[in-house]
Amino acid sequence: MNKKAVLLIFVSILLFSFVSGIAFVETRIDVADSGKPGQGVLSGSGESEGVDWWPMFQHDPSHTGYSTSKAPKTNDTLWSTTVGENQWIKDVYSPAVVDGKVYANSRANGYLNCLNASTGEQIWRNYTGSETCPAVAYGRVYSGGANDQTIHCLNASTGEEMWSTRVVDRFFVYSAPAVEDGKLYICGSGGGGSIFCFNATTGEQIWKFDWNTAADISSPAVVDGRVYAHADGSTRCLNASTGEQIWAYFIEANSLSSPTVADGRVYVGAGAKLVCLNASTGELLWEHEVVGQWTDSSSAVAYGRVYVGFYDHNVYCLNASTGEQLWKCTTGGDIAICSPAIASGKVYITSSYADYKLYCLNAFTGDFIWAYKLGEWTYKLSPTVADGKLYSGSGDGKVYCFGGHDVAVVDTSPSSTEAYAGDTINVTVTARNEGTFNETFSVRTYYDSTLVGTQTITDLPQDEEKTLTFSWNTTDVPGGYYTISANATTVPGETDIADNNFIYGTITVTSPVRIAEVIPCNQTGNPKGTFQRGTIAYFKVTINSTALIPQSTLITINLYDNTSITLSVESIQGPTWPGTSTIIFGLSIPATATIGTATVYACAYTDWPSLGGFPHCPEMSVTLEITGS
Ligand SMILES: [Ca+2]
Repeated sequence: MNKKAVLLIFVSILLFSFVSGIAFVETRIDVADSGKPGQGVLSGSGESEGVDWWPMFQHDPSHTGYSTSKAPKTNDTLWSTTVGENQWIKDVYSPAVVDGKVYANSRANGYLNCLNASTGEQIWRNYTGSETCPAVAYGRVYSGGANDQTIHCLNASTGEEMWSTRVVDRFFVYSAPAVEDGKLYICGSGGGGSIFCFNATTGEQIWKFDWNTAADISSPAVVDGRVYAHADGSTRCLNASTGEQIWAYFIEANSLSSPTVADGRVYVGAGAKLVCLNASTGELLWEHEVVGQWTDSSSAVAYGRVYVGFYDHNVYCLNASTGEQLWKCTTGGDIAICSPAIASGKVYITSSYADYKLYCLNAFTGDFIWAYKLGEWTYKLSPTVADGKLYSGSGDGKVYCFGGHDVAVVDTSPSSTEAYAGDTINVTVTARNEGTFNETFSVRTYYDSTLVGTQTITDLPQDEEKTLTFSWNTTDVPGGYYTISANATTVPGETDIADNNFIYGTITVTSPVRIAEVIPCNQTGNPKGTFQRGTIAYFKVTINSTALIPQSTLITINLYDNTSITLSVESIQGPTWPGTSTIIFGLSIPATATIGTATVYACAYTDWPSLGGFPHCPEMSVTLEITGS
């Protein structure tokens, strides 16, 4: 679909929205909350202390879109709940998540839904007619109405309406509310446009700023006593207490982007540009233009970077200070109308036309991690991260929760790749919890298929690692090459089991005693390669020992004819002294032996295997010729 066609659809949606009274502005409309990621103080309930909840549009009143929460590595779904059933329009908008509850508005039926964040079970729902992300604070949930021009305040636990205020002189309230310092900020559109400030407890209007614009005003950001809003080609900064304008910056392009404020800078999309302004003065600091494109995306800011989607299907990552482009990642659809969520080093962003997927990207490199199809229609969906899980509305009438059980062994390393039998090798194994829940599991380490040891990891938190050390005493291990590996037991509900195994590779175990050479010879040890049947073949076996003390040794020598029939066997047992030793064996060749090439094998053991002995070293073989006369 070309841009012109999409713009036609876009305009059609606008017209349809105004004519039918059905929603429109939700993207930027999703609410914002106050500033500092990780606070979680806006929940007001005191539950789940320390959890970085996502109480409003783009996480906080400054719209950072960043959470200190852990976040899913995979696209496993924990649950999905249908809240927008029985309608051809099934959009479910960006959820807020606070105190173990998910709050999401459905365009299908106008209900604000409260779901159990762990199970997806519906706790309550109440009509708000809203199409934006609600804001949750002080035990209340606030939702901007759409068609009825009404702001609703509901009890966050029960859904009971506590107050509502109708904005009679404005056509729509598509803006997502921002709550900060006991006040609710929201924008109304049509009939001149306004920014409103209400007492969040009583619903009493504190002030109103008349914008005098017919365009929709996106969600206001509230930071350090100032309100930042954007519409109709201008970004404005107001005094949060009085509503008086402090500065205005005029941009020659309209957009639905909501301002994001971080580190004294304001980021806002405008036409083909993302502009960065000085939050104190409104001065332009830098701008990033994607020629011929546009964005309504509200930026997310984290790790000194700003993330934004454009109509060209690209997610852009820019240096937040300079605007320098650090990377871009091409998705399969329009992401100009979605605001990214950032957590745990990942970018989550939703595409619209032609794709309708939730994407997970590496926040530092832009590398694609995974995608998930959200029905056949998504529009202006911004994902939410809270308490280790990822939430998204969808175009199929559902709220999705992503997360799952997944443990992995991410590294296995021996202290040495070579050892003499008797040495102790420490095998270091690092296991990681890549799922959403605390996990208890066992880790086993092996050489070949023989168990070295088992250890248990208890209650390992999400995204955390535990390093274990296994001591491998090689006293009874025959010399040779061994594959070192480790394995984490699968946990209930785990589907990705491939990463539970980690193979390090081979290490060499060397006995101090080894067979250096085997030579067919005559009785005095001179080399000889051909023997007649019915005579005696001699073999000179050279043994080396690097040990400092004598080593118990059993040498066996076995002669086979060319049909692999045993012709003769000899052995000798005793100490092998440090240095080099030579033994000459004499083996009778039966008169009935098959004529041709025969093979002799020499082996060195600590004792007879039947008595618990083990090989000092690999066997060694050599051939000789047996003749008939
Ligand atoms: Ca796994």
